[in-house]
Amino acid sequence: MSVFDELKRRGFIAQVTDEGIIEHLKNNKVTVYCGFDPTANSLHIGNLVPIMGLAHFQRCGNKVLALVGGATGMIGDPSGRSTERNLQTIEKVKENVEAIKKQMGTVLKFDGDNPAEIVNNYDWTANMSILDWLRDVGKFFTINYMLTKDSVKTRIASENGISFTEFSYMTLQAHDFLHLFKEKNCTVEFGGNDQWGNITAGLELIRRMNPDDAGKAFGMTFPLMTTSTGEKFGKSAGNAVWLDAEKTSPYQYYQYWINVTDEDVEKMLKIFTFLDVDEIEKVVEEHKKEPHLRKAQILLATEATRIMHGEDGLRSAQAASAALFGGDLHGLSEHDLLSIFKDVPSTSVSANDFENGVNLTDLLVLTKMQPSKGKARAMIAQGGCYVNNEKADNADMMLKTADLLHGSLIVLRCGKKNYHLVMKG
Ligand code: 545
Repeated sequence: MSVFDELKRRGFIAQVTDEGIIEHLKNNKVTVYCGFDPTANSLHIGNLVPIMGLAHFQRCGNKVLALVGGATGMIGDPSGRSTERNLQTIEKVKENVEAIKKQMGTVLKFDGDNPAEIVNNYDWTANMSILDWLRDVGKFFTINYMLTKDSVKTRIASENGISFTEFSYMTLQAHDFLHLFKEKNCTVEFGGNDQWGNITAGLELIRRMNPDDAGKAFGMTFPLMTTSTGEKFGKSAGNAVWLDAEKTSPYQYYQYWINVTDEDVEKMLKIFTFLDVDEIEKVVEEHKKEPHLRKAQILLATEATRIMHGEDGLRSAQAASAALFGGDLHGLSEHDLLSIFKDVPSTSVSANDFENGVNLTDLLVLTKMQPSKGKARAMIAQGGCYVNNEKADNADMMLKTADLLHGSLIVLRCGKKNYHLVMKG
């Protein structure tokens, strides 16, 4: 199957610059690129859409170039933004480039046959002088043309306008496409729909440079992800969901996908997993019969977490998810424990008290989990009280420093769902 058909049925295609791209992609032997400006030191799941798209190109046999914008990241793309960006320091840009390169490797294959390649536009842009730029690139763009771009129009209409710096951004990206077209026979630029203006500027430059090349290069965009809930895609309670396990743990990552709504889950399975579309549709049908089982979300979370964090990451995410249902707590990191039980009430008890030992019955009353010592004892006798998810069978049990998970907390539970954290304070 051609990558075009595959991307189309998975929902990756919003616009193409020319229907000729279908024929062009037929044999899956083209070179494609997509650019990423190093604006942060980690990618988030929003950036994953183009990376998954590139992975399909690669899996079908096309050559993939992932461009990191060492140069463009110093300027700032005005596309889709209502205000001017703050300039980043050169050191920060370099640091971010390295972090992003590493993350791409989890989805794209940089070794074996048909390896993807990272290119950095700093390498062909940094040494060009302003005079070269104005003569060799600027001369091919009329201001009239540049003013027709949405990114420019909206900013010109805004109070603070647009700097010459950001206004010029499209010429840099256009020049990249020209450079990769000439040097690496790259004929397709892929990006989100917000990149349409920049991508077509590249085609304009290629055509203006050499009219014989008109129609030999193509642009293709994917729809920007939206969610049915109105929350911005890729955010969880206002925070970005990062690909870096240090910033978003595999457990939090897994949870993001588990919480996708029934309306969104099919779309997300097609974009964020490599499962066959037929299989996805079958699972979604089954899911619709018993939505409370959340089969489709579990499949999405399992596959997406495995792609990003590997089998180990997936296992730790599943173990953490099981914790709320009484699973073993000992293998979990302190960070995950705090995140799993973040909405659970807590009480602090001094280190000194733990040194001497704290009576379990007293603790159940202190934490208000039970109204009286008598009720607390009865609860324990019935086998309804758990310390770190292990059943407590002795009402006079003394909890000591050694019982603290990571030396800092104890998870108490009464019944199935009533949790309380006891923190060493
Ligand atoms: C630079 C030079 C090129 C080609 C492209 C670029 C980058 C492009 C751009 N892209 C966005 C981006 O976001 C930050 C990434 C975080 C590390 O700004 N001018 O760099 C996003 N892009 C992916 C998709 C996008 C786009 O990386 O195209 O639409 C998001 O889904 O916003 O020669």
